[in-house]
Amino acid sequence: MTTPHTPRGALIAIEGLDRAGKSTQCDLLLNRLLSSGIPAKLQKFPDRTTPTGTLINTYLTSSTPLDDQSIHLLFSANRWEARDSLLSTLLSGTTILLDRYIYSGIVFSAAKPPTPIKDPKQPLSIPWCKSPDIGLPKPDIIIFLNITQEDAEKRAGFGDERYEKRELQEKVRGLFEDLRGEDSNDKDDWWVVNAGGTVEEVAEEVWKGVLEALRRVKEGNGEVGSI
Ligand code: Z5A
Ligand code: MG
Repeated sequence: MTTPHTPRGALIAIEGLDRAGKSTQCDLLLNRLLSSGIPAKLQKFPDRTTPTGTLINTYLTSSTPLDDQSIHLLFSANRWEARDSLLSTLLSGTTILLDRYIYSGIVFSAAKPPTPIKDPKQPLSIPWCKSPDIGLPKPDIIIFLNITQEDAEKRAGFGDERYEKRELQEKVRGLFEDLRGEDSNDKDDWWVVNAGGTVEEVAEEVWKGVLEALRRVKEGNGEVGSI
């Protein structure tokens, strides 16, 4: 007797600058997938509900100092603790929407100015920032919500947390661009959407990226890639 084959779910990362509408689009997408009969789940990073997430939340919502490398590794640990559940969910045929993932992890840490007493006195490099995430599940597509700083600042809630400062956000924008252009082999992974339109307009563009991810999975070998 043969075991019925369950096609795996797609792993879809939604990335972008602050207030670009990632969480708004993730909620809409989840509903659209489910109402289309596609099993789907949402996973937000940082996941502030776990023990590492509680520490991250305290860091983000206060001015408590914490070593840049330590907090970077904590964000990565927050993803590693979700790895087994991500993989088993995908292999059971459920699509996962990631509201931020390793790419936010890399650019926000690399965007920080070097601290004067640090040795070496350099910002954290992209390869260093990427290394703790090596081995995590690789998304089938990264849907990047692109928005101007001016539009982002007009949206509710901007400026409430530690990283929501114009100078840092501009650095993050540049580093996201570097990351997208960094490796020509990975260029197809990024699906850039203009996030400055209405919620409905953005949702239509995001949906095209989702259909592309589902197509890739259908044509793939059933395995989940690794970072
Ligand atoms: N961080 C890190 O350093 N390292 C890591 O490894 C990871 C993250 C994973 C918190 O993340 C911080 O953690 C973040 C990066 C860092 N720091 N910063 N800056 P978070 O994901 O928890 O952040 P958040 O509080 O959810 O904010 P956000 O993600 O930046 O916002 P968003 O999800 O992109 O936007 P939204 O909540 O969907 O929408 C914002 C507002 O705009 C809201 O009022 C909406 O109703 C409105 N909105 C949404 N879309 C539209 C359109 N199209 N038009 C008009 N208004 C809209
Ligand atoms: Mg959000």
